[in-house]
Amino acid sequence: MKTNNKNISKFLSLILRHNPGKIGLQLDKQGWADVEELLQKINTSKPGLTMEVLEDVVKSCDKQRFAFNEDRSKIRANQGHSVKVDLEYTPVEPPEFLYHGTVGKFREDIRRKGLLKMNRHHVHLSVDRETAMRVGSRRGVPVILTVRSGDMYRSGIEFYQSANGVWLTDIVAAKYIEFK
Ligand code: HQG
Repeated sequence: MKTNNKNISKFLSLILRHNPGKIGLQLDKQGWADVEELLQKINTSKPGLTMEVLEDVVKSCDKQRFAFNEDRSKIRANQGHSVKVDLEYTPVEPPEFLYHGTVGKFREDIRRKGLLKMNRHHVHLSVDRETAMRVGSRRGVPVILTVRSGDMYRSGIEFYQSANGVWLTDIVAAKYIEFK
């Protein structure tokens, strides 16, 4: 992603996931912001963001963090919120195994309490080890945990998939985690 787009993407993550009030914006219940209002409000503090640039950021974002609605009048973050929103996920059957990238210092806590959602709405799980590596690397030397998602699903635990392919669930009890 271009540097400028990366900066805009970071700012959009802040606004659309955590602090819409920072620019006086309100999200609706499903997390959508009005595009015209968003552009106008961002422009009062950071001039230069046009619809064209916004479309480019949404399209070029490596992790498809944002989505427009059909007529492009609304935009929202696909996952990762800390503000209360209902993204209307429908439960789906997960693959037999999913992966979670973390770091060594959290290992003992996770062993005791399981994987918790911390500040987000869900625990985030990856479909492959490579993706989990990237997630874990944000915090240091990555440690990859294997989650027995198939067993969880069969015992009635729900899973969801965000529009950008991240697997989500409420909590992963330690008994479903392989620490190796
Ligand atoms: C850890 C990024 C202690 C957990 C990424 C993680 C991802 C515990 C941290 C997405 C714990 C929470 C999500 C427990 C979990 N005790 N630590 N019981 N349970 N943890 O950022 O999964 O760039 O909320 O291992 O790429 O790291 O934002 O979750 O290290 O997809 O689009 O607590 O965020 O995507 O950290 O990352 P996070 P995450 P974006």
